[in-house]
Amino acid sequence: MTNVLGLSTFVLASPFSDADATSAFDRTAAFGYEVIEVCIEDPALVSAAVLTENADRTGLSVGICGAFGPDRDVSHPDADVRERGLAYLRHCIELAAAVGSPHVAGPMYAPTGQARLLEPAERDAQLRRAADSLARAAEYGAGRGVELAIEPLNRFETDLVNTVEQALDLCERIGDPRAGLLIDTFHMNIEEKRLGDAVRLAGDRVRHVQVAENDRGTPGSGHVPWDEFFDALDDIGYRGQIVVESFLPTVREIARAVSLWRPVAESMDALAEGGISFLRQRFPRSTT
Ligand code: LER
Repeated sequence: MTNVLGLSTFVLASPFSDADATSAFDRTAAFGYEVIEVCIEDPALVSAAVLTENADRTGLSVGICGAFGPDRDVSHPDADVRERGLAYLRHCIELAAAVGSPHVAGPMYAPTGQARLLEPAERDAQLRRAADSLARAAEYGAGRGVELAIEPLNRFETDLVNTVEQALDLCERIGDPRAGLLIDTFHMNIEEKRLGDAVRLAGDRVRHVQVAENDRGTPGSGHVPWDEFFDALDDIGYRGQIVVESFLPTVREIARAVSLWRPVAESMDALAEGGISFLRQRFPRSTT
């Protein structure tokens, strides 16, 4: 297996629904991507049958990514709230299994945008609750061939897991090898001292990769140290999806956390096109 390039539906349609599928899959394939990462903002709007039909039609593979708004909190002190968060995660896992996504990806440990001043003991208790819930989710995924790709977010989007080191600690607490990491250049560029060192620290725990420029614009247009990042991916032998992620201004579920208040590319199409032409220089299309 070689690395395959993908595009997030957050770039194409939000909230993504079955009604967007034909156009989103067509556009993603026409840009030259091999994977479409479908972000589940509203589960009621997305069905496995429509995703599979469009995947078959266009030859794209499908990845599943969660959107963890305030009502999807597997680390909440209230057990009923945690159960609701887990129900959403289980739904994403079932969808991933049905469409052949190897993982469910995203910052699934807490609601995105939750950044508070907490006592260390409170934070530790929250981490324990997150780990307990995610251990159950990993177990649920195991029977379905779906792993968890857990994403550290920058400090303005979460107070719980900002770095690879913290994400590895969460994985230790989960205690299940099927829980791994999603690493994202946008967040790493804010939180990690050196992207290459962080990638090598994550090592074989990396399950998924998202890429965006430092301003969440077109990869290659800003100051992310791309060679350092890609060289480190080579060093760890990563072979999987590399997905371009940015956000339409219409994203609602996690709008405050994303905080994209101005265009960061000429258009979303320009971002998608520029992203793949940049990535293809490093990852030529596999001929096998
Ligand atoms: C989700 O993949 C992400 O990167 C977050 O920044 C969304 O708020």
